[in-house]
Amino acid sequence: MMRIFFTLLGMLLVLSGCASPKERMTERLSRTVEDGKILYGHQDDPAYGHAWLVTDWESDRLERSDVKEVSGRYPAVVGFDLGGIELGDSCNLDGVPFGLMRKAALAQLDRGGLVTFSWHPRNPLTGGDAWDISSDQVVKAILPGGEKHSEFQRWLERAAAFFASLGDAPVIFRPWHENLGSWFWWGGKLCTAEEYIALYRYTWTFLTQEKGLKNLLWCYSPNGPIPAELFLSRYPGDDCVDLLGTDIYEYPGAGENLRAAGERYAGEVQAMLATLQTLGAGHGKLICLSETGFEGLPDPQWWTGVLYPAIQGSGICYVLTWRNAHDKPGHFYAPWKGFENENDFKQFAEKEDIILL
Ligand code: BMA
Repeated sequence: MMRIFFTLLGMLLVLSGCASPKERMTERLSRTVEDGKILYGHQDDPAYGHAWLVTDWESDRLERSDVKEVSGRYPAVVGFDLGGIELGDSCNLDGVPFGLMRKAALAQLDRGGLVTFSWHPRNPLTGGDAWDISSDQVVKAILPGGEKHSEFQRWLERAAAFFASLGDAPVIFRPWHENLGSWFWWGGKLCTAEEYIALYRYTWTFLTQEKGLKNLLWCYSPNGPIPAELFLSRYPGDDCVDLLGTDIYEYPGAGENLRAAGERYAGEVQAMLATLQTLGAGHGKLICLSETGFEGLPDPQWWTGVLYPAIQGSGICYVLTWRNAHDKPGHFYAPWKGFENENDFKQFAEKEDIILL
């Protein structure tokens, strides 16, 4: 009911010509879902791929893409990560220049695609990386009144300046993700629910109210699979969330064969997306599978035999598979030209309900 109300409201605004770029993007994503389609996305797709890397982004046309080289089309969604922007670095934690991200993000939107940003910032208390979980005092230290609060404000200033440099281009921002596991310093055992919610809400308030950024679609995306109660236990609130997402990967357990691992993963994805669908309908939010994949794609029919049946008819607006590292040969989540199982991805990309550009 709520979903229908928001969809109609969105359509009215779009038709009346009063819609903002963010509202137009939301409306487009709602229409994608109503049409039963799912946008396919790939992390860092224009920046590098399996064994190649853009070296001079200013002169490069940024037209290369592992996904395009295999399927003939660009992914409908491109993901980037802001990790490193907080320190004023010129490249992110994986060596992607922020200038390239800006240029590629605008090109992706021009092509009619979507862009989403995650953020693996460094640990503001210890100086370690996002995975430094040596202290459970980090979130507390950066909230108002904490010893690192003013430094954290500078970090947010830098992230805000990047988003402002996109003009009014609408993009998804997915901060403080996978927060119910305990592998990032903002994770489940590293802060209280109140502290986490305060962190998300402070970030939202700073960027949207203080910095006036109107172009961000906010995505709350814990790791899955988890039950609805746990998902909601750190939910920051309907006013600062536009999409409900989840990150779920396939990892075979010790001694688990590919078939069993695939079935287990597909079951987890289906259950989690069903939970998101119920929550999304109740809260009037879009839903997505914000990160997924099977590192190295060892299952020759992963796309058509595992991922596709797991997401088909789920009501998500997009699914994004993680990056194809240029410098770690086994660390890839999408196929590349010459990869032995590339045909399986081609068939996935040709499904009527899977959208590439
Ligand atoms: C992880 C890996 C890392 C990378 C990080 C942030 O899943 O891909 O190599 O640094 O994401 O992009």
